[in-house]
Amino acid sequence: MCLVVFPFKKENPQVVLNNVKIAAQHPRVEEVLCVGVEKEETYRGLEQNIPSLKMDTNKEINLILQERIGDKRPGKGDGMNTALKYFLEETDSNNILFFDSDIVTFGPHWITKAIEGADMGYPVVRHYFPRASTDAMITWMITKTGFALLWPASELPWIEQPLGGELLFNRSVVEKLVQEKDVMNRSDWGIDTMYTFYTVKYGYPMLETYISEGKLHKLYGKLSDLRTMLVECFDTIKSLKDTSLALSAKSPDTEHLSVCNGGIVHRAEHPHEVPAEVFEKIGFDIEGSLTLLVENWTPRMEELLDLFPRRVRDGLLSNRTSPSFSFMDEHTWRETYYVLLEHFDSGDEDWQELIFKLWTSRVLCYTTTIALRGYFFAMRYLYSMIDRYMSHSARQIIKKIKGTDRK
Ligand code: GDX
Ligand code: MG
Repeated sequence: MCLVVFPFKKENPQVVLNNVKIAAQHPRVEEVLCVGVEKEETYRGLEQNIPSLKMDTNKEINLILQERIGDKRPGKGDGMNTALKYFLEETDSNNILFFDSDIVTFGPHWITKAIEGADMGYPVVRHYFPRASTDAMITWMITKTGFALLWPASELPWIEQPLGGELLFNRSVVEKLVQEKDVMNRSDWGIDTMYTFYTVKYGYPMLETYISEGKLHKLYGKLSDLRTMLVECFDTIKSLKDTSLALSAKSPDTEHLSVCNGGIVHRAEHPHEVPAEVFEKIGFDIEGSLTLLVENWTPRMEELLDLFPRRVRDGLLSNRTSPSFSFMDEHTWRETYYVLLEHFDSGDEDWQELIFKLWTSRVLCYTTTIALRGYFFAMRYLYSMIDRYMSHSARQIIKKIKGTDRK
């Protein structure tokens, strides 16, 4: 049997309640748990309606507040980690399933598909969805790029939606995760990256199941809506950069693989269908995002840009007068990313604004040169961009190892 968890912050209570009801009605679900942040309107809306839902469905439905577990900003990570502890301490269910609470396309087959994966023996099941070519810009430009540059021969860059909040773990996965300091400390948006990284590091087989109708949820406006998520997701990758995925003994011939190979079974369902609106949807407000490049400059940000290659520094600096982003192509972004891995400081406001501007210029460059050529062109480009990052970085790693060997 399963525990289904909905972490929530400020959402439309009706949307959350509808999702809770769908989950509670599922025959394989034993209990539904809603984890909130504080006793605000959404919480109260759920509190009022849960008793009648419990009567109607005859299932255990609980509402709790998240604990302060981690040492980063108290956010979704604390919510999800609170649920992991609850699952181990308060239930004897076999599987825990997470779903974002703001999804308006949620249905019982989302649960069924995850459980079918677990029944087949996969301890980790993740959902993935068709997404517009200008959506998922943190996933592509931060997370998948970072995975490809840092662990190029591992399974990590191949994971379709490494930041998705729709996941199933079995009990043994949860037992491992709660013992991992990196995971339990990650109280903010970095939690999805941590779960993804550590489930690969532990070597758990993973199934990615495809939900063709897509995840319709609360929409973004300007790219600034994603600023905190961007900073926290990048900071998480940076915090992991020296963590090896090596599982097996090294030999001179395979050392380059053991440096970066997670070596797990990972299967992804074929993405058989893409709904028409995904082709047409624009993921963010382009015009509104242009002004973000021009505002909020400080003298120190200009100094920090000296750490970057000239192309990056000069390109970004020209935004002090008018928006400029076409310099931030794939290769420039790769060089930028390496400098950020070395120097970025997530607690420093100038660094936060700088990474935001650098990423915004990358997103706008991609949007105006690639995404405008259509959905299929853009998707082919994004996948092959990650391939190119992987092979470039693997070559660098091999060169480094061979160079070290010779010394
Ligand atoms: N308990 C708790 N505490 N829940 C939270 C908090 C928090 O501090 N912050 C957000 N949530 C809930 C929220 O109510 C929703 O149910 C879910 O977490 C996701 O948040 P939302 O604001 O809808 O995030 P968004 O932008 O839709 O991002 C989701 O997709 C990202 C991605 O794949 O791009 C979310 O699952 C992210 O974790 C993921 O990185
Ligand atoms: Mg959402």
